Amino acid sequence: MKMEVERGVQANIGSLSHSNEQVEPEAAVRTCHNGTVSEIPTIDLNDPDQERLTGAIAEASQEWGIFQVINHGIPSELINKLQGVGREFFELPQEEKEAYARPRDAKDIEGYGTRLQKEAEEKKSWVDHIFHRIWPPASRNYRFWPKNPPSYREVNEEYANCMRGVVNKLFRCLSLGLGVEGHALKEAVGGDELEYMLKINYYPPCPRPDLAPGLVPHTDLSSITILVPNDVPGLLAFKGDRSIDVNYIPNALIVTIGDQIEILSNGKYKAVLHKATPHKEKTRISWPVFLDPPADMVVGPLPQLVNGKNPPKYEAKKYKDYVHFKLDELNKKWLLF
Ligand SMILES: O=C(O)CCC(=O)C(=O)O
Repeated sequence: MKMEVERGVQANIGSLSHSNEQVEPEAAVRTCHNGTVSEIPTIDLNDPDQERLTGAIAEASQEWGIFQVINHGIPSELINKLQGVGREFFELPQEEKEAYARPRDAKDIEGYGTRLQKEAEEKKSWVDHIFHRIWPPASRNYRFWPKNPPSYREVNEEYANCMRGVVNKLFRCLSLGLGVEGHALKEAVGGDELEYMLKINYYPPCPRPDLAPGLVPHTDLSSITILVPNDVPGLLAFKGDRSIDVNYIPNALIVTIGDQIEILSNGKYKAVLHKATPHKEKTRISWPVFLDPPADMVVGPLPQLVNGKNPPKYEAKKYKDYVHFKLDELNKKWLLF
Protein backbone atom coordinates (compact mmCIF):
# COMPACT_ATOMS: atom_id res chain seq x y z
CA MET A 1 0.00 0.00 0.00
CA LYS A 2 0.73 2.84 0.26
CA MET A 3 -0.65 4.57 2.66
CA GLU A 4 -1.42 7.25 2.29
CA VAL A 5 -1.74 9.91 5.01
CA GLU A 6 -5.35 19.01 8.81
CA ARG A 7 -7.36 21.95 9.42
CA GLY A 8 -8.54 25.15 8.44
CA VAL A 9 -5.69 27.41 9.28
CA GLN A 10 -5.46 30.01 6.59
CA ALA A 11 -2.14 29.39 4.92
CA ASN A 12 0.61 31.70 5.83
CA ILE A 13 2.59 31.54 2.68
CA GLY A 14 3.34 35.22 2.68
CA SER A 15 7.07 35.35 2.06
CA LEU A 16 6.94 32.28 -0.16
CA SER A 17 4.12 33.23 -2.42
CA HIS A 18 6.31 35.81 -4.09
CA SER A 19 6.64 33.62 -7.10
CA ASN A 20 4.69 34.92 -10.06
CA GLU A 21 5.17 31.76 -12.08
CA GLN A 22 1.65 31.55 -13.44
CA VAL A 23 0.94 28.68 -15.77
CA GLU A 24 -1.69 28.84 -18.49
CA PRO A 25 -4.05 25.88 -18.01
CA GLU A 26 -3.83 24.97 -21.70
CA ALA A 27 -0.05 24.89 -21.47
CA ALA A 28 -0.40 22.23 -18.80
CA VAL A 29 -1.87 19.66 -21.18
CA ARG A 30 0.96 17.42 -22.30
CA THR A 31 1.29 14.27 -24.26
CA CYS A 32 2.05 11.46 -21.89
CA HIS A 33 4.67 8.77 -22.30
CA ASN A 34 2.52 6.31 -24.23
CA GLY A 35 1.64 9.00 -26.71
CA THR A 36 -1.96 9.60 -25.73
CA VAL A 37 -3.28 12.82 -24.33
CA SER A 38 -4.08 12.67 -20.64
CA GLU A 39 -7.65 13.37 -19.79
CA ILE A 40 -7.04 13.84 -16.11
CA PRO A 41 -8.30 17.33 -15.29
CA THR A 42 -5.86 20.17 -14.66
CA ILE A 43 -7.24 22.93 -12.44
CA ASP A 44 -5.97 26.48 -11.95
CA LEU A 45 -6.09 26.91 -8.17
CA ASN A 46 -5.65 30.65 -8.57
CA ASP A 47 -8.85 31.05 -10.58
CA PRO A 48 -10.44 34.26 -9.25
CA ASP A 49 -13.88 32.90 -10.14
CA GLN A 50 -14.63 30.96 -6.95
CA GLU A 51 -17.75 29.34 -8.32
CA ARG A 52 -15.92 28.04 -11.35
CA LEU A 53 -13.07 26.76 -9.18
CA THR A 54 -15.45 24.98 -6.81
CA GLY A 55 -17.32 23.47 -9.74
CA ALA A 56 -14.11 22.24 -11.39
CA ILE A 57 -12.81 20.61 -8.19
CA ALA A 58 -16.17 19.04 -7.35
CA GLU A 59 -16.62 17.68 -10.86
CA ALA A 60 -13.10 16.25 -11.03
CA SER A 61 -13.58 14.61 -7.62
CA GLN A 62 -16.88 13.09 -8.69
CA GLU A 63 -15.81 11.91 -12.11
CA TRP A 64 -12.16 11.08 -11.57
CA GLY A 65 -11.10 11.24 -7.94
CA ILE A 66 -7.83 12.65 -9.24
CA PHE A 67 -6.72 15.95 -10.76
CA GLN A 68 -3.66 18.17 -11.03
CA VAL A 69 -3.46 21.71 -9.69
CA ILE A 70 -1.38 24.51 -11.12
CA ASN A 71 -0.85 28.05 -9.78
CA HIS A 72 -1.18 26.65 -6.27
CA GLY A 73 1.17 29.15 -4.61
CA ILE A 74 3.94 26.77 -3.54
CA PRO A 75 7.11 28.20 -5.10
CA SER A 76 8.85 26.02 -7.65
CA GLU A 77 12.19 26.66 -5.90
CA LEU A 78 10.78 25.06 -2.77
CA ILE A 79 9.48 22.05 -4.71
CA ASN A 80 12.92 21.67 -6.30
CA LYS A 81 14.55 21.75 -2.87
CA LEU A 82 12.09 19.19 -1.50
CA GLN A 83 12.98 16.90 -4.39
CA GLY A 84 16.70 17.55 -3.98
CA VAL A 85 16.91 16.68 -0.29
CA GLY A 86 14.68 13.61 -0.71
CA ARG A 87 16.77 12.24 -3.54
CA GLU A 88 19.99 12.88 -1.62
CA PHE A 89 18.67 10.87 1.31
CA PHE A 90 17.80 7.86 -0.84
CA GLU A 91 21.20 7.97 -2.49
CA LEU A 92 22.99 7.54 0.84
CA PRO A 93 24.60 4.19 1.68
CA GLN A 94 22.06 1.60 2.85
CA GLU A 95 23.37 1.59 6.48
CA GLU A 96 22.73 5.31 6.79
CA LYS A 97 19.16 4.91 5.61
CA GLU A 98 18.62 1.94 7.90
CA ALA A 99 19.27 4.26 10.88
CA TYR A 100 15.75 5.58 10.24
CA ALA A 101 14.16 2.15 9.77
CA ARG A 102 10.63 1.64 11.04
CA PRO A 103 11.05 -0.44 14.19
CA ARG A 104 10.01 -4.03 13.55
CA ASP A 105 7.06 -4.17 15.92
CA ALA A 106 6.02 -0.56 15.66
CA LYS A 107 2.29 0.09 15.33
CA ASP A 108 2.97 3.36 13.57
CA ILE A 109 4.14 3.50 9.97
CA GLU A 110 6.79 6.22 10.41
CA GLY A 111 10.31 5.36 9.29
CA TYR A 112 12.33 4.01 6.39
CA GLY A 113 11.40 0.75 4.71
CA THR A 114 12.26 -1.24 1.64
CA ARG A 115 10.15 -3.62 -0.37
CA LEU A 116 12.75 -4.42 -2.96
CA GLN A 117 12.88 -7.98 -1.68
CA LYS A 118 9.28 -8.87 -0.94
CA GLU A 119 7.35 -11.15 -3.13
CA ALA A 120 3.73 -10.58 -3.95
CA GLU A 121 1.90 -12.97 -6.21
CA GLU A 122 5.25 -14.10 -7.57
CA LYS A 123 6.27 -10.58 -8.44
CA LYS A 124 8.88 -8.52 -6.66
CA SER A 125 7.93 -5.12 -5.37
CA TRP A 126 10.34 -2.45 -6.44
CA VAL A 127 10.21 0.53 -4.14
CA ASP A 128 11.90 2.01 -1.06
CA HIS A 129 10.09 4.53 1.08
CA ILE A 130 10.17 6.71 4.17
CA PHE A 131 7.18 8.05 6.11
CA HIS A 132 7.14 10.87 8.66
CA ARG A 133 4.56 13.41 9.79
CA ILE A 134 5.28 17.01 8.84
CA TRP A 135 2.23 18.79 10.30
CA PRO A 136 1.01 19.82 12.84
CA PRO A 137 4.34 20.64 14.54
CA ALA A 138 3.35 18.65 17.65
CA SER A 139 3.02 15.48 15.55
CA ARG A 140 6.61 15.59 14.28
CA ASN A 141 8.90 12.85 15.50
CA TYR A 142 12.34 14.00 14.34
CA ARG A 143 13.73 10.56 15.08
CA PHE A 144 12.45 9.61 11.61
CA TRP A 145 13.56 12.76 9.79
CA PRO A 146 16.86 12.32 7.93
CA LYS A 147 19.69 14.43 9.34
CA ASN A 148 21.54 14.09 6.08
CA PRO A 149 21.39 16.17 3.95
CA PRO A 150 21.53 18.83 6.66
CA SER A 151 18.86 21.05 5.06
CA TYR A 152 16.33 18.18 4.95
CA ARG A 153 14.51 19.35 8.07
CA GLU A 154 14.28 23.03 7.16
CA VAL A 155 13.06 22.30 3.64
CA ASN A 156 10.40 19.84 4.80
CA GLU A 157 9.16 22.20 7.50
CA GLU A 158 8.88 25.00 4.96
CA TYR A 159 7.02 22.73 2.57
CA ALA A 160 4.53 21.72 5.29
CA ASN A 161 3.89 25.34 6.14
CA CYS A 162 3.36 26.23 2.51
CA MET A 163 1.02 23.33 1.89
CA ARG A 164 -1.53 24.63 4.35
CA GLY A 165 -3.00 27.15 1.94
CA VAL A 166 -3.50 24.49 -0.73
CA VAL A 167 -5.03 22.09 1.78
CA ASN A 168 -7.50 24.67 3.08
CA LYS A 169 -8.55 25.72 -0.39
CA LEU A 170 -9.15 22.15 -1.48
CA PHE A 171 -11.24 21.29 1.59
CA ARG A 172 -13.27 24.47 1.23
CA CYS A 173 -14.05 23.83 -2.45
CA LEU A 174 -14.87 20.19 -1.80
CA SER A 175 -17.28 21.20 1.00
CA LEU A 176 -18.99 23.89 -1.07
CA GLY A 177 -19.26 21.40 -3.92
CA LEU A 178 -21.34 19.18 -1.64
CA GLY A 179 -23.61 22.09 -0.73
CA VAL A 180 -22.38 22.21 2.89
CA GLU A 181 -20.56 24.98 4.73
CA GLY A 182 -17.00 25.69 3.61
CA HIS A 183 -15.45 24.41 6.86
CA ALA A 184 -17.49 21.18 7.08
CA LEU A 185 -15.10 18.65 5.57
CA LYS A 186 -11.99 20.03 7.23
CA GLU A 187 -13.68 19.92 10.63
CA ALA A 188 -14.88 16.38 9.93
CA VAL A 189 -11.30 15.18 9.44
CA GLY A 190 -9.91 16.78 12.56
CA GLY A 191 -9.68 20.51 11.94
CA ASP A 192 -6.38 21.76 13.37
CA GLU A 193 -5.49 18.19 14.35
CA LEU A 194 -5.46 16.95 10.75
CA GLU A 195 -2.13 15.20 10.19
CA TYR A 196 0.08 15.59 7.13
CA MET A 197 1.94 12.32 6.65
CA LEU A 198 4.75 12.69 4.13
CA LYS A 199 5.96 9.65 2.26
CA ILE A 200 8.79 9.47 -0.23
CA ASN A 201 8.66 6.60 -2.72
CA TYR A 202 11.95 5.78 -4.41
CA TYR A 203 11.69 3.39 -7.37
CA PRO A 204 15.16 2.53 -8.76
CA PRO A 205 15.42 1.70 -12.48
CA CYS A 206 13.95 -1.73 -13.08
CA PRO A 207 14.94 -3.82 -16.12
CA ARG A 208 11.65 -5.77 -16.04
CA PRO A 209 8.89 -3.45 -14.81
CA ASP A 210 6.40 -6.09 -15.99
CA LEU A 211 7.65 -8.43 -13.26
CA ALA A 212 7.97 -5.86 -10.49
CA PRO A 213 5.00 -3.85 -9.35
CA GLY A 214 6.06 -0.57 -7.77
CA LEU A 215 2.83 -0.02 -5.89
CA VAL A 216 -0.10 -2.33 -6.47
CA PRO A 217 -3.51 -0.84 -7.32
CA HIS A 218 -5.02 0.84 -4.27
CA THR A 219 -7.10 3.73 -3.05
CA ASP A 220 -5.59 5.88 -0.30
CA LEU A 221 -6.79 5.58 3.28
CA SER A 222 -6.43 9.32 3.74
CA SER A 223 -8.93 12.12 3.19
CA ILE A 224 -6.96 13.76 0.38
CA THR A 225 -3.43 13.06 -0.87
CA ILE A 226 -1.27 15.77 -2.43
CA LEU A 227 1.63 14.41 -4.45
CA VAL A 228 4.75 15.89 -6.03
CA PRO A 229 6.27 13.57 -8.68
CA ASN A 230 9.61 13.79 -10.41
CA ASP A 231 9.62 13.88 -14.21
CA VAL A 232 9.75 10.11 -14.70
CA PRO A 233 6.37 8.64 -15.69
CA GLY A 234 4.83 5.74 -13.80
CA LEU A 235 1.64 6.81 -12.00
CA LEU A 236 -1.53 5.35 -13.47
CA ALA A 237 -5.10 6.11 -12.44
CA PHE A 238 -8.06 3.88 -13.17
CA LYS A 239 -11.37 5.13 -14.53
CA GLY A 240 -13.79 2.30 -15.02
CA ASP A 241 -11.80 -0.37 -16.81
CA ARG A 242 -9.28 2.04 -18.33
CA SER A 243 -5.95 2.95 -16.83
CA ILE A 244 -4.65 6.38 -17.66
CA ASP A 245 -1.14 7.80 -17.35
CA VAL A 246 -0.89 10.76 -15.07
CA ASN A 247 1.29 13.03 -17.18
CA TYR A 248 4.04 15.16 -15.72
CA ILE A 249 3.34 18.88 -15.52
CA PRO A 250 6.32 20.76 -14.09
CA ASN A 251 5.49 22.14 -10.63
CA ALA A 252 1.91 20.89 -10.64
CA LEU A 253 0.59 18.99 -7.62
CA ILE A 254 -1.36 15.77 -8.12
CA VAL A 255 -4.42 15.62 -5.87
CA THR A 256 -6.14 12.32 -5.18
CA ILE A 257 -9.37 11.79 -3.30
CA GLY A 258 -8.93 9.20 -0.57
CA ASP A 259 -11.33 6.87 1.21
CA GLN A 260 -12.27 9.31 4.01
CA ILE A 261 -13.60 11.95 1.59
CA GLU A 262 -15.54 9.30 -0.31
CA ILE A 263 -17.10 8.21 2.99
CA LEU A 264 -17.83 11.75 4.25
CA SER A 265 -19.44 12.68 0.92
CA ASN A 266 -21.54 9.49 1.13
CA GLY A 267 -20.11 8.31 -2.16
CA LYS A 268 -20.47 11.52 -4.18
CA TYR A 269 -16.73 12.00 -4.44
CA LYS A 270 -14.72 8.95 -5.52
CA ALA A 271 -11.51 7.65 -4.01
CA VAL A 272 -9.38 6.92 -7.07
CA LEU A 273 -7.82 3.54 -7.69
CA HIS A 274 -4.22 4.05 -8.80
CA LYS A 275 -0.92 2.27 -9.06
CA ALA A 276 2.71 3.15 -9.71
CA THR A 277 5.32 1.32 -11.76
CA PRO A 278 9.08 1.70 -11.92
CA HIS A 279 10.85 2.85 -15.10
CA LYS A 280 13.28 0.71 -17.07
CA GLU A 281 16.16 3.17 -17.09
CA LYS A 282 15.38 6.01 -14.74
CA THR A 283 14.77 6.48 -11.06
CA ARG A 284 11.23 7.50 -10.28
CA ILE A 285 10.55 9.40 -7.04
CA SER A 286 7.28 10.67 -5.61
CA TRP A 287 6.38 12.73 -2.52
CA PRO A 288 2.77 12.09 -1.51
CA VAL A 289 1.43 13.83 1.59
CA PHE A 290 -1.51 11.94 3.07
CA LEU A 291 -3.95 14.15 4.96
CA ASP A 292 -5.04 11.86 7.76
CA PRO A 293 -7.68 12.36 10.43
CA PRO A 294 -6.44 11.83 14.02
CA ALA A 295 -6.52 8.13 14.97
CA ASP A 296 -9.57 8.44 17.29
CA MET A 297 -11.64 10.62 14.99
CA VAL A 298 -14.88 8.93 13.96
CA VAL A 299 -15.46 9.34 10.24
CA GLY A 300 -18.80 8.61 8.58
CA PRO A 301 -21.08 10.25 6.01
CA LEU A 302 -21.72 13.93 6.85
CA PRO A 303 -25.09 14.09 8.68
CA GLN A 304 -26.11 17.02 6.43
CA LEU A 305 -25.98 14.68 3.43
CA VAL A 306 -28.06 11.79 4.69
CA ASN A 307 -31.79 11.44 5.16
CA GLY A 308 -34.57 8.94 4.56
CA LYS A 309 -34.16 9.15 0.79
CA ASN A 310 -30.39 9.21 0.95
CA PRO A 311 -29.36 6.69 3.61
CA PRO A 312 -25.71 6.40 4.69
CA LYS A 313 -23.76 4.11 2.38
CA TYR A 314 -20.81 3.70 4.77
CA GLU A 315 -20.47 2.76 8.41
CA ALA A 316 -18.94 5.41 10.68
CA LYS A 317 -15.63 4.20 12.13
CA LYS A 318 -12.70 5.51 14.11
CA TYR A 319 -9.95 6.28 11.58
CA LYS A 320 -7.54 3.91 13.32
CA ASP A 321 -10.04 1.03 13.07
CA TYR A 322 -10.59 1.75 9.40
CA VAL A 323 -6.83 1.73 8.78
CA HIS A 324 -6.32 -1.44 10.74
CA PHE A 325 -9.03 -3.29 8.88
CA LYS A 326 -7.98 -2.16 5.42
CA LEU A 327 -4.25 -2.76 5.91
CA ASP A 328 -5.03 -6.21 7.17
CA GLU A 329 -7.02 -6.97 4.04
CA LEU A 330 -4.37 -5.50 1.74
CA ASN A 331 -1.63 -7.32 3.52
CA LYS A 332 -3.36 -10.66 3.08
CA LYS A 333 -3.64 -9.96 -0.61
CA TRP A 334 -0.29 -8.36 -1.35
CA LEU A 335 2.10 -9.22 1.51
CA LEU A 336 2.88 -5.60 2.05
CA PHE A 337 4.66 -5.62 5.39
O1 LIG B 1 4.48 7.03 -6.71
C1 LIG B 1 3.37 7.45 -7.03
O2 LIG B 1 3.20 8.26 -7.94
C2 LIG B 1 2.15 6.96 -6.28
C3 LIG B 1 2.39 6.81 -4.80
C4 LIG B 1 1.23 6.18 -4.09
O3 LIG B 1 0.20 5.88 -4.65
C5 LIG B 1 1.38 5.87 -2.65
O4 LIG B 1 2.48 6.01 -2.10
O5 LIG B 1 0.35 5.47 -2.05
